This record gives sequence, C-alpha cells and structure tokens, in this order.
Amino acid sequence: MQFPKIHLSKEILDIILNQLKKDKQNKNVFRYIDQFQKKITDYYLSILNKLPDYTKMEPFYKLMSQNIVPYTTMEKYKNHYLATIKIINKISENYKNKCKNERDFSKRDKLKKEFLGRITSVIKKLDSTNKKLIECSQEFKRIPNPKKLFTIVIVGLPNTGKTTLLTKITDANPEINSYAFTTKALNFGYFKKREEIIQVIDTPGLIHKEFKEMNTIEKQAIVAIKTIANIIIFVYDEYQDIQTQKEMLEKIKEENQNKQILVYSKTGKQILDEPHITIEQILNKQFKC
Ligand SMILES: Nc1nc2c(ncn2[C@@H]2O[C@H](COP(=O)(O)OP(=O)(O)OP(=O)(O)O)[C@@H](O)[C@H]2O)c(=O)[nH]1
Ligand SMILES: [Mg+2]
Repeated sequence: MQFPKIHLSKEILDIILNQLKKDKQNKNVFRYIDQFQKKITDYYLSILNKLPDYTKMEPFYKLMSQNIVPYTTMEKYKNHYLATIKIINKISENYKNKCKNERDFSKRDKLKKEFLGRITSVIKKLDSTNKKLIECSQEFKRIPNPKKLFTIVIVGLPNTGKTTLLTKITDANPEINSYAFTTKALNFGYFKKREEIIQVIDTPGLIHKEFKEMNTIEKQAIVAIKTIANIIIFVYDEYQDIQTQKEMLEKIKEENQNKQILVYSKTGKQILDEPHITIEQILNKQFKC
C-alpha cells in the first residue's frame, strides 16, 4: 500500500535550505521566506494527502490499516501536520510583512535568521509524530494488494499443511517447513478454471486468541477471511488435537456466518461435521453448499 516518505525535521530542513541556496534570486529575503514557506507547506500537505484516509478505503484495507494505527490516532497525527502548516503560514506572513517594511539590508538578514529559528522550533515539535509514522511505514507498505477475484482463503491451526495446499492448487512457491508458524505473512497464489482466475490466500496458523491479543499478522488473516474470502477452506490435520481444531472451526463459522466453510483433510477422511472438499473439487470450483 502507498505510504508517504516522512523525514525528521532536521532532514527536511536541510533538503529545503539546500534547494533555496541554489537559486540566486533567493538573496532577496522576502522571496527567500516566501519560497521557504511554499516548499515546507507543500511538503507537509503532500504527507497529508498520502497518509491513508480510512473513511475512503475498502473494508480490507481499512481493517488492515486500523490494525497498525487506529483511526483516532491517525486523525491525531494528521491534525498535528495541519496545525503545523497553519503556524508556519502565520509566522511566514508575519515575517514577509516585516521584510516589506524594512529597507536596511543587515536588519533584513537578521529577520531571516529569526524566521528560520522560529520555524525550526515549530517543526521540531513534529518529530514525535514523524518518528511514530516512520516506525509503522514498513507495515503499511507490506499490506498486500489483493485482486478483485473470486477468492479462497485457507485457514487452520499451525503446521496443518495450509501452505502445502496452496502450492498444490496454484503456482505459488512459498516456504514450507515441518515446524509451526512458518508462514508469517499472507501468501497469494492463482489458478485458472476455464477463463476465470481464482485467487487463493494462505494465512499464518491461527491459535485460539481474542482478536485484540493477536499480532498484526494474525489480525491480517482474520481480516482477509472477513473481507475478501468467498470461500473459506479449513485445513484439518488428523495428527493434531481434534477438539482444538473443532473449536477453531466453530469460532471461524460463528464469526463468518454468511460465508461457506469447507474442510480439507489431507487423508481425505470425513472427520468434522462440515462439508469436506478435495483438491480436484477445488480446482473444478465445485463448492457444495
Ligand atoms: N505427508 C504429508 N505431509 C504434508 C502434507 N501437507 C503438509 N505436509 C507437511 O506438513 C508440514 C507443514 O506443512 P505447511 O504446509 O508448512 O503447514 P502450514 O499449515 O502452512 O504451517 P504454518 O504456516 O506454520 O502454520 C510440512 O512438513 C509438510 O511437508 C500432506 O498432504 N501430506
Ligand atoms: Mg504455512
């Protein structure tokens, strides 16, 4: 997902001061302040425009984003930039006026230094917000970009064979291991049924936890199930505890009552009460109701 590149105050100040130095016309202090004001407010406006707007997002992206930064916190960050832009504009207009009325060259130079000092202390106050957004920017960039296709989401306990199933039905090539928690992000794969392309999402192993106690990746799995799954395939492993798997299946059913859940059992044995499905049936899109 797109996320703005955010600089700390010192970095953005260096960038803008260097740009201003290159233009000789900026020897004129009025013009210097005017250009500085334009560049710095443009920069903060571009951050505001690129920060995610949760109100305009599709449910998948909205829930994914809220797992990283809650809505009210994101609004607080945006207001911080907005308030800073207003202060910068006020200070800049004030100093441009002072400059207009000042004919003495050395006094104008003093005004320029004073102006830069004030602006520096104003933008420094943004650094706590800047740091928090820089810290979570990678998580936003890692939000996958699912296609709007018929989508199967594969779920189950850790180490049950979810990723192996993905590799059997699509051309995806993710990591598979004999230990639990191998999958640490959503894996995507695609297969074709006649002219239709079907999207398959493999999720990290789920264990019984409340949503608020889950880590970001576990929450991503729940969000994918809730928002983009047309079909949920629960991978059952007969070598793992049956009761735990039954409880997990019940929980998924309860939370996704409008979705069809099918069980895939590696041995093909009909163990749980839900309808079972084979690889052949998945590839033929034969989803029994
Ligand atoms: N014999 C056999 N082994 C399988 C099958 N499916 C998976 N396995 C083995 O089970 C282990 C776990 O497989 P994965 O596909 O990584 O399981 P997972 O559910 O994706 O695991 P996590 O991502 O850690 O939750 C690996 O050693 C696989 O080789 C199967 O159909 N038959
Ligand atoms: Mg896996």
